Parts: sequence; structure tokens; C-alpha cells
Amino acid sequence: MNRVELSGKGRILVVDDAIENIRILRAALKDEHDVVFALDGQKALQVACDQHPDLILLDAMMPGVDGWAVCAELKASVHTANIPILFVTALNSPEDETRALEAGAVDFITKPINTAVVRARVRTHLSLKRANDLLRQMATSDGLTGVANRRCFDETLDKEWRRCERAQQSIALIMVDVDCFKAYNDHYGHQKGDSCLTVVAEAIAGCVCRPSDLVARYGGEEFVVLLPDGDEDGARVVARRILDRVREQGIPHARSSCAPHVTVSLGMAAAMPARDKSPAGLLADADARLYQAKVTGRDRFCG
Ligand code: GH3
Ligand code: MG
Ligand code: MG
Ligand code: MG
Repeated sequence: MNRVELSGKGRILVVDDAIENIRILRAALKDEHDVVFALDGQKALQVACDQHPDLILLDAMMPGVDGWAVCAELKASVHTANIPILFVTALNSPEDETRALEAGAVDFITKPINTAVVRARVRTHLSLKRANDLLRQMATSDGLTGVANRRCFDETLDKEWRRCERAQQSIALIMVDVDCFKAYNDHYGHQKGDSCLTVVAEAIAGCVCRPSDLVARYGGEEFVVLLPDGDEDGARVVARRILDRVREQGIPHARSSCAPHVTVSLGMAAAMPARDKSPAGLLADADARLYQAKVTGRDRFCG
């Protein structure tokens, strides 16, 4: 997850089939926010996906894809579900308002547009959105290294396991453990140890490329890389890359048993999810390979 922006301009998407309404809303918001717009529902869906606005002001009645349909589709996608949607509409019956809120809107503003009210409501929903993003980030990422935390990894593994089972795709996993890290702490101190873990985490995160790949801190000086739809060959390429990338950081390690710099050992495993297998089994396999990498000399991968 990207770092949460707590202040600064928000990006607001204004959707309305009447250009005059877009002009009014843009004029009301442009000093405080970056405003982008769409003149129909289809375009709105595209802009929301491409530009990921912080908030959407959405007209209800539009030819083609109307406001309710836009709202429902954005709420159904994990990529856009967290964007607050405020209806701005000439409709004003309790039924219309209820329908909008049930479709996932957070607010319902009626036309004619009162710019002061729109500005105030946008400010409120934007600050709520930022607080929510921050809470989500704190709940899912590791405080020291910034990669995903154990809770996020456990949930993602379960979810991806089930998805790969339905899609009949294999899933791969790499366990990464920093070599001789106790000796590193003893020699350089805990603070240097913390910085070392951060550099190693960044190096690992730089080795995956697909949006569904997940790098997480599994605990202590252990990391895990989840590669949904990945097989053993793919995992081997990533493991090789991680091994090299951590070496390339050239972090001095005067007390390592295998090199004068910080190294990692890796164990990998892949499985085709099925009823007689489990995510725990995949983890155990990767862990057993990691153990093999350790006992055969460290600074290598097995799998
Ligand atoms: P091996 O090569 O077999 O993995 O040896 P090791 O010394 O890396 O493994 P061991 O499990 O003996 O020690 C892990 C060390 O990692 C001990 C612990 O103090 C340190 N550690 C765990 N979490 C943190 C952390 O957040 N910060 C720092 N600085 N050290 C940590
Ligand atoms: Mg309209
Ligand atoms: Mg360990
Ligand atoms: Mg270790």
C-alpha cells in the first residue's frame, strides 16, 4: 500500500452530464483541490480506475451508465471501493437518497448546488477518508520496514489460496531469513540492526513486479514473498534476484559465517491448491527448504 497523504490537495473527480454543473463545482473546489471531471458514467469509471481520485462527486441522472450504476461498479472493485462517493443530484426524494446510500454513497447533496455546502462536505469526507487510509495502513503494514505485516500476509495467503484453487492456478511462496543476524545485532547494535532490516525489506520489495505479489515481514528477521499464480520456475527467478539484490546492498557484516556482508537464505515451495492441501502445508514446505539452505551453508536458496 502507498504511504497515506495526510494533508495537501486532494484529487476530486466531478461527474455530471451537464458541463455547467462541472464548471460550478470546479470553481468551488479548485483552490483547495485538484479537480478532474467526466461527462458520462463510462468515462467516470475509466478516470476513477486510471487516476484513483480521493473523492467523487457523482450526478445521478445521466444518459447511458447512470450514477447508481457507476457507484455500484466502483464499490464492487477492490481498486476503487475505498473512494468516497457523494451524490450531487436534482433528485430529492427519500427513496432516491436511500438508494444512493445503499449503493455505497457516503453523502447525498441536492441541486441547485450550494458551493459552500459542497466545499464543507468535501472537506469532511476527505479528512475521514485520510483517517481511514491511515488506519488501514497501520493495520496492514509493518511499523519498522513498511512492507506488509504478518496479519496482512495471513489474510492474503488464505484469500489467494482460495482464488487459485477456483482458478486452478498454482501458488508459490518464498521464505527469506537474514543470515547470522543475532551476531549482526551483537556486533553493530540493535539500531543498526533495525536499519539493516529496513534495507533488506526494500531490496526484497524491489524484486517482485506483479501487483498481486506480496512481500511481508513474517516475524523478526524473516520475510515472506507470496507469488499468486506463480510456479516453481517463477519463484526460482525471484529467489535468485533477492539473493543477488541483498548481496548488492553491500551492508558490512564483520561477524557473518558466510560473507563479509549481509546475506539471506531462502526456501521456496509451490503448490496447486486442492482440498487435501493447505496454506499451512505450503508454508511448512518453504520453511523446510529454508532450513536446508541454512544447514548447507547459508547465502543460497533451496527449492
Ligand atoms: P541464522 O543465520 O541461522 O538465521 O542465524 P540468526 O542469528 O539470524 O538467527 P537467530 O534466530 O539466532 O537470531 C535472529 C535475531 O534477529 C535475534 C533477534 O534479536 C533479531 N531480531 C529479530 N527482530 C529484530 C528487530 O526487529 N530488530 C533487530 N535489530 N533485531 C531483530
Ligand atoms: Mg444529469
Ligand atoms: Mg530466523
Ligand atoms: Mg536469521
